[in-house]
Amino acid sequence: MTKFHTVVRNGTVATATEVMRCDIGIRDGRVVALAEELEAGEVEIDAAGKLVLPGGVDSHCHIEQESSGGVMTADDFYSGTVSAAFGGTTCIIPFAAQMKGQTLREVVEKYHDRAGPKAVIDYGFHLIIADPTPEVMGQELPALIEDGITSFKVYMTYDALKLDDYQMLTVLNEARRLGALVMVHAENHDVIRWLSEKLLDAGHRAPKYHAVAHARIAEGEATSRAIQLSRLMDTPMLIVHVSAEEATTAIRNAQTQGLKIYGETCPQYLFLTAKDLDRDGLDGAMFCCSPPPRDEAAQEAIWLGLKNGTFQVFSSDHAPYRFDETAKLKHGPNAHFKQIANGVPGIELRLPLLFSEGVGKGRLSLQEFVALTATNAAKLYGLFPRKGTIAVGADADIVIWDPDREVTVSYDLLHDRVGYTPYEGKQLKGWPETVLSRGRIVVRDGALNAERGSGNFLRCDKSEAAHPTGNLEPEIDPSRNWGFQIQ
Ligand code: DUC
Ligand code: ZN
Ligand code: ZN
Repeated sequence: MTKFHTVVRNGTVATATEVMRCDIGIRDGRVVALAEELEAGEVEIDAAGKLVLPGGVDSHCHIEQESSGGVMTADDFYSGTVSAAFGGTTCIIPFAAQMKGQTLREVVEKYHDRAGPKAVIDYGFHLIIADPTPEVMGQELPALIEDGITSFKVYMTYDALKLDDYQMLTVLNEARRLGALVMVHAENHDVIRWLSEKLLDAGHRAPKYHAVAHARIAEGEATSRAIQLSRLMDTPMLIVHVSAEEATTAIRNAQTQGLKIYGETCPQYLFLTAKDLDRDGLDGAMFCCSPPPRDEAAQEAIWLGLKNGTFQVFSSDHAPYRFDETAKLKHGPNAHFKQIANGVPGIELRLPLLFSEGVGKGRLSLQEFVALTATNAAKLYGLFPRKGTIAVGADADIVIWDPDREVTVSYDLLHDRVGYTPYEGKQLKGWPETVLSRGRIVVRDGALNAERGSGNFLRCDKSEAAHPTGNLEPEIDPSRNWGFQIQ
């Protein structure tokens, strides 16, 4: 018997910290050796002239999830994970989304039932908490954290999901106690509501007004407020899908003050602008997501935030709603912007877009690319070093990347079920060629080789990132009887 099941040979291996020429020996789904020259494996993969990278970790995507408006995503756990794999992503962390009135237990069971038989790559879950009752926070959440769901998202906007500041404090207090990582959708609900009403009253119904209603000030204000609440409670927090400089600056300033505030951004904020929403008829609906894409200056601010470390994570926020009557056009041809399901697809193009425009154009180093697309997410969500790196002992989740392949994006190339891509026609250089998930070759030569249900559920550890700093606001004197535990 040979020592290795698979050897990836002659490639340039990159991690978040190193770029090195070495071979990778794989056995039982894990990396067992890294060396200049390894003996032959049963399966040999020649990666000469190629980059060998950790498979991407997409820590923000919506798969087989109903929106708060009752629209089901086009991708289920089969098509969503197949599409991810073709794009070089080998691990996803989508949401198990609670609606008001539901128990977390029933929600999580439902998502396990959806994912288990279909996923072709490994997956964890975050929760979405829309109804933080004492029962949910005090009993259900601790049990789920023990079961490996250690992060959750809360919303400051959307009628059906939003928490007020009082509820945010309750949730942050519990999260600190339990060591869960809180992800926040930060937009000021009343600003959006007020602007939307005025726009609609004036007859402004087109998709482009979505970007006006979701003003960047609404994002900046809510981000700053969320940070202050985090500071008050000494609960680390990740601000998701940041779109513009207002929120970016608030996060950066908080980090400079030593607060444990993390930031995430997504392809739509680098490669789309509000002008994309301004198309004939309802065509702009294809680009409606929240927060919305902004302008070229905002794109530059987001690039800078990726470069200078304000953002740790680059995820897709894949929210696959078809441009037809099942989803974006559910309310018919005369729908106004408030009636359009929010979200854009991006799970398959996340890595190619950032590689081409980031590494290819000299904005990011290869190591930064790996950190942003894989390693940091694995670290933040308690999956490192099993996922997000190439190291002895890590799962052999590996992408062999052709840095020279030129591709013109066309929806026909993709494997999701959304029916369109917002990036149609974009010229990219660099493409994932061969993808391994736990040592199995799941994508090669443009073909899938993975059984439905072959992806495993991942229990996430409690995140290091979620440890409090110990710096509670001085006014919160632990010796007072607050009726809650201050750690
Ligand atoms: N905004 C969200 O908050 N979630 C899904 C997609 C979107 O646009
Ligand atoms: Zn969101
Ligand atoms: Zn989202």
